[in-house]
Amino acid sequence: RTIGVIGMGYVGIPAGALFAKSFEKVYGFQRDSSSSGYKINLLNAGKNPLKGEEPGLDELLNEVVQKKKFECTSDFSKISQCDAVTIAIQTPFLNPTDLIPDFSALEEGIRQAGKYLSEGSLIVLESTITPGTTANWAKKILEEESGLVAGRAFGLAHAPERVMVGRLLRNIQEHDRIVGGIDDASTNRAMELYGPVLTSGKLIPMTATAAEVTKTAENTFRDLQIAAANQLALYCEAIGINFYDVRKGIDSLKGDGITRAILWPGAGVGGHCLTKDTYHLERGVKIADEQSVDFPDGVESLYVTARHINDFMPMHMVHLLKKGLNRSGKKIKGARVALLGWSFLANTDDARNTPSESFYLLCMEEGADIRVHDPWVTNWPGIDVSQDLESVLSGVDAVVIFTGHRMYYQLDSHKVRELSGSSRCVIIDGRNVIDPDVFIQNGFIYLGIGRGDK
Ligand code: SAJ
Repeated sequence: RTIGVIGMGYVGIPAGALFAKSFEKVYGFQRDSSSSGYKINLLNAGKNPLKGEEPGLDELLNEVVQKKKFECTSDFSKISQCDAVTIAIQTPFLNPTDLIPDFSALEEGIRQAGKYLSEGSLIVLESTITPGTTANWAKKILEEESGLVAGRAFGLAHAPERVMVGRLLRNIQEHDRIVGGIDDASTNRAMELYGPVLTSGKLIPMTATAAEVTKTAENTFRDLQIAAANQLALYCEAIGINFYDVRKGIDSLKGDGITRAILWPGAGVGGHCLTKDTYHLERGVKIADEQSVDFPDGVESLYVTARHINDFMPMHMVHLLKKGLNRSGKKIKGARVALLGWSFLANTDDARNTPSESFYLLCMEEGADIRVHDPWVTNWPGIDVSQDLESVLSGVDAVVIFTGHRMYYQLDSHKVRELSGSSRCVIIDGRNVIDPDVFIQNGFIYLGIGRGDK
């Protein structure tokens, strides 16, 4: 059987490589555009074009390319040779508040699939999409382009990806896999496609729309849990107590089936999963029939409120910075600030939708002289991200910790004070990485998320 994978990104590449292990031939389809055409040659040389370490991926790609079981191409007409085609193309929101996602790249991929799809084949969308997309918008496009009827002449399903950078191959094989068809036959076909690539993961069949809601809701719930921790941290600061004591207390409520899932507050929520999936879910309801959700007047969506709370955290960090500078007799205008941490996820170089950027821009607007350090992120458009911590810390009035990178837990208060050269240096801890008492004893003005007790 021949499988096609459209979109050679961090979802499509490992998926294609694993399909090549279980099926005769896999074509990896990639637009030959200036920005991503380079991937075609690298992949056909058996090389992984993705940044960062992906255990096992180079070896697997090499093996399947050597055996001529995997071939990357920009010739989409080869889709006609495929029994099944999966599509893994990103679906970002350009402007979340108006709930308008950018489906243009995904639409192009779907049109190509429709144009060349052969009778009896199966199309599977892996991208994270608004509930209702597979069974309506995508179905319509595929039928328009192919002149065939979905469900009868070809199968159509949604099998959302749940991979995390750094564990791509492992996640695909070990995570349970939701497979949702527009009809039972499509669901069964999708189970036949994904079954062979799973090791410990189980197949979880459902309808396509239920699969879309599952994927967006599982991330909405994580965002909601983080917002709940963030709001409680703000309350603890206002009341003047230590959030982490409260968290320990809440966590101790166990046994007899009692559960409390309290996550961690922080300087904000980044990444491209949690920052967008809530809006896909909200849009799905809006498209389906928003009127039928009978909230009482004035009651907003809890999920969108959670998003707004998480997006407020970088602003709260600016408030803490101003408060700290005031205590040292300084204003934010002209203050020399060291921002530690640009990536959105600790110990990675992934900075997509990083909350550090909102903080940076707000500080710039207020006239701060801000310099950025990150041990992993080496470049960012328009921002000079330094890997030299000592130079970033030299002569500063304030240090602001935004990402919980391992090295920041080792910050030495004497060293930082010496480098800053200020007897009343401000330090703002956005990820609870330093011990407040050590820095306070060394003359620092300390403020931290959830640390109303300091
Ligand atoms: N964050 C907090 N407090 C927490 C946890 C996270 O502030 O308690 C922040 C992080 O600093 C980061 C953001 O939220 O800025 C997102 O962190 P994340 O750990 O959720 O990492 P993501 O965005 O890579 O989420 C991925 C998702 N995986 C997939 O979509 C396949 C998500 O579904 C997973 O739950 C998450 O990884 C995970 O659990 O690691």
